[in-house]
Amino acid sequence: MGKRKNYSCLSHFVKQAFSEDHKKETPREPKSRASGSIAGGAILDTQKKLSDAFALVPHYKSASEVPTHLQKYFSQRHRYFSLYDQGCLLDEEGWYSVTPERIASQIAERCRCDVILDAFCGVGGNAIAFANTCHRVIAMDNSPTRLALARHNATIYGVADRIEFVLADYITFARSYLSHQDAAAASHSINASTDAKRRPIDVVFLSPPWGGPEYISRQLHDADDTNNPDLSVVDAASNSLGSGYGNGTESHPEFSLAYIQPIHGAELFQLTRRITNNVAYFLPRNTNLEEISALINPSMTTSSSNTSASAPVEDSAEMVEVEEEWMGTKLKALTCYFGGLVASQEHLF
Ligand code: MGP
Repeated sequence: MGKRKNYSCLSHFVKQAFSEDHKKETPREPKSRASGSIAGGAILDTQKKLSDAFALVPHYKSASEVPTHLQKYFSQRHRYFSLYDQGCLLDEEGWYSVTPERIASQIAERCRCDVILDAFCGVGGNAIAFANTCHRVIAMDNSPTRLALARHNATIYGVADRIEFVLADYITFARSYLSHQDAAAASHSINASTDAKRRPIDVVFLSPPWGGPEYISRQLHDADDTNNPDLSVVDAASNSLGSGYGNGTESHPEFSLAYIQPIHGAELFQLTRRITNNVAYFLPRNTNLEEISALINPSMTTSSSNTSASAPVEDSAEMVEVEEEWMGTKLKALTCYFGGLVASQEHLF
């Protein structure tokens, strides 16, 4: 499957599985922004959608309106959405987990393809960026509020009608999607058309909850309540970019994939890889790199001190590429690319 080829039928499956209202066709050209030259009727429609979402969360205009615990995020609002002042909206989780716009654009460039699924779209920062590089964007979230905010923000950026917003739990969706695929594969009535429907998603972008803003200081013993009782102790000094990273002075415990929600981050990855090889996984800057390597090679035990690692050569030459996402002098997060998203590994796409 090549990039920007094999236009898919994902929307049909999504419609069947979740009874979502998907009436729009994917436009081939970007639309004008809400504040721009949209025809009269479209402007009215846009304004109505915007005013609906304004009832969901406040649009803070000055720091004095913002709760103390959100102040540090508010001060970065234009990094999150350069069009914030035009009315972008974020709920609490959105404030602390939205991907800054320039980072989202960088990731979107790397993920350029026909059909991308943004599995935890939140308030839409990544989905908006994907709309500029991907033919079709499926933005999924299990929160009706966040999905409405994502649509609202995408409307401000003029790309809402290039995104399908799907209210669904990604884990449930993925399992249902895969069992649908398995059933189709088992059927004797497979033809070229149904075959095309079975592999419609080119790329899945995973930006799941990391367990709240406290992710950065979480200690290993805090993992007791996760779904990984066998989590082994890792050396916090050796295997993550996060230890000692950031502004140059900070030091944090390593982040384990066991802290990812709603399921263990390794399980989330394996589930997703059954949908597509091409996965971009947005993770904390202090993530343990051995755990990332182990995603494509569970038996990998060698420590890694740089930003890439490979599966053992005897099994496969697959690489995972770890991209550091910096803003100024601050390391914000890591994006781990798998499959055909890895530079020099396009043949796996
Ligand atoms: P941060 O470290 O909490 O913020 O998140 P910041 O402003 O760097 O705080 P500081 O105190 O270290 O200066 C850094 C980035 O990680 C955010 O901008 C988000 O893009 C992303 N991020 C943070 N959280 C808590 C999550 C999360 O739960 N899920 C996802 N997908 N991204 C998150």
